[in-house]
Amino acid sequence: MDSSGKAGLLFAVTVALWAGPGLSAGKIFTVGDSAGWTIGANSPNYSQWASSQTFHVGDTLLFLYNNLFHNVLEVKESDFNACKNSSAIKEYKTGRDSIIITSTGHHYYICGFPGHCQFGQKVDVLVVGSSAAPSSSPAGSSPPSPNAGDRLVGGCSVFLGGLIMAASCVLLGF
Ligand SMILES: [Cu+2]
Repeated sequence: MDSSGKAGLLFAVTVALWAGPGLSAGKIFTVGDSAGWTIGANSPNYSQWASSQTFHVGDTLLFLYNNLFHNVLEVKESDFNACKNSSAIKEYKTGRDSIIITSTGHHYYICGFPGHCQFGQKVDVLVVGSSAAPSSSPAGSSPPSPNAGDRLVGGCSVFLGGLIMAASCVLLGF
């Protein structure tokens, strides 16, 4: 039995299985790039920063900041425009907040510390879908299910693995 040939095939199949999901993984966006989430002389223009990026469902927003001086509030559009920090949808305050984008459309974030939003610490992240699904549809944000081909290949590699193990056992027995 040519077990080295099968081992080569198993290797190729395994690599293909690993490479597959990697290609569809989301990007990580550090809000404000190297400046992070802040205010002051060197703080970025977050509207400009956001409009220079393309965000998709499955991507991650990474807010990096000193949590003694800042936080991250997800707010609705009217609160974003008014810099209102009292009715946030969600509050983040670790200083290193990873927010995975799960839906298309606008996502509004402000700093809740007094005056910071007014100084420009606010960002409107417009998320586009990877498909033509309408943004209001919850089905549009679900990741695609693995297709039958992937499952077939997976089953095949398990089968081959068993064969190779069996072959090795026989060889070791001699
Ligand atoms: Cu702040």
